[in-house]
Amino acid sequence: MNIRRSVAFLFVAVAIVAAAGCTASAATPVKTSAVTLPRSYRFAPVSIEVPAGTTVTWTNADNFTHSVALTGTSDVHVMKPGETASIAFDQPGTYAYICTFHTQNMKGTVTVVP
Ligand SMILES: [Cu+2]
Repeated sequence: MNIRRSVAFLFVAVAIVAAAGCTASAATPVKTSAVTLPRSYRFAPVSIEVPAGTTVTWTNADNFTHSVALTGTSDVHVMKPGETASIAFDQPGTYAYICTFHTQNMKGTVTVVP
C-alpha cells in the first residue's frame, strides 16, 4: 500500500516537473548573436538561435563578474563588469550554458541551426 502510494506520488511529481520544463523550453529563441547580462544575474535573451558558423557575443552590463560556460565543457569565459566574451558555434545543435558563479539562476541556451 505504502509503496504504491509513493509510486503514485512520484509519478505526479515527475509529471509536474515535466510540464514545467515544457513551458520553459517552449519559449521561442530570439534570432540574435548578442546576449546582454543586464542587472541582475540574468542573460537576455535567455534563449537565442543562430545559423552555424556564428560567433555569439555576451556583454556583461551587470555590476558583478559573471561567466559563460557551455554545459559539458571546462571552458569558462569570465567577464568582469563591462567585459565581453565570444564563442563560435560551427556545429548545429542545442547548447546549454551557465554562469559558473551563479549556477542556480543564470542559465541560457544557444540553438545553432544549419
Ligand atoms: Cu553570474
